[in-house]
Amino acid sequence: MNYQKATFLLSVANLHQLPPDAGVEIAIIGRSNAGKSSVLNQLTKNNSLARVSKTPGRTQHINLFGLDEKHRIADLPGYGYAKVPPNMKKHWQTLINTYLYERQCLHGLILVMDIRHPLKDFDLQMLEWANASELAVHILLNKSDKLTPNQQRKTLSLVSEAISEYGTPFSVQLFSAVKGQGLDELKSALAPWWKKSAS
Ligand SMILES: Nc1nc2c(ncn2[C@@H]2O[C@H](COP(=O)(O)OP(=O)(O)OP(=O)(O)O)[C@@H](O)[C@H]2O)c(=O)[nH]1
Ligand SMILES: [Mg+2]
Repeated sequence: MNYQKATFLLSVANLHQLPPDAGVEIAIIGRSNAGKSSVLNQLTKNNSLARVSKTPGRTQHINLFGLDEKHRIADLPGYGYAKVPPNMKKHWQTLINTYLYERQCLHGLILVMDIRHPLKDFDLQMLEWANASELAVHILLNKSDKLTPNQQRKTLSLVSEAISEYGTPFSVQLFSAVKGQGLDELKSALAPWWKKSAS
């Protein structure tokens, strides 16, 4: 997959604005400020593609990026930013939940965690749900550059152990969207998802 060909398609606040449910979509999900947009920028080597915000919770829509006619990446709104008004939080929740439940072309989730705060409630809920739905999840322990190699290894084995409890085969790796650490490993993890038959 040539990620550098990614182009911004559209930003949707309501699901009926999404393009037809065909081809293959992979979604990037995670808590607010975990680095979802930065991961997308690193993957596509395009720093202006997804808006990277220093103010958490700024990506309020589902932003869709096209790799080619049939393959898309969805940058989902961050979850768990406390300062968001409750009615807006509710809207996001409904948006994400409905997208996850109804989007047939969704073939996998990239779950981004800040390596310093792994497996928070939201992350566990996502894993539970994905497990029940038999949806593939690849976890990025992002911002690895903030920890020593030894601390990185410890968190990696902790999370590896936690996900081995699930029936659905989830995977996890170290990543740094800023440094580009783990980029090849990420691409290898995603490759089989793109090949799943586009229904
Ligand atoms: N040190 C370090 N900082 C990172 C890394 N990835 C992201 N950041 C920083 O973390 C902050 C949040 O990054 P975003 O990519 O906007 O995070 P997001 O998950 O898209 O946030 P929302 O869209 O608000 O949910 C920014 O200041 C980034 O520069 C990383 O690998 N290392
Ligand atoms: Mg974002």
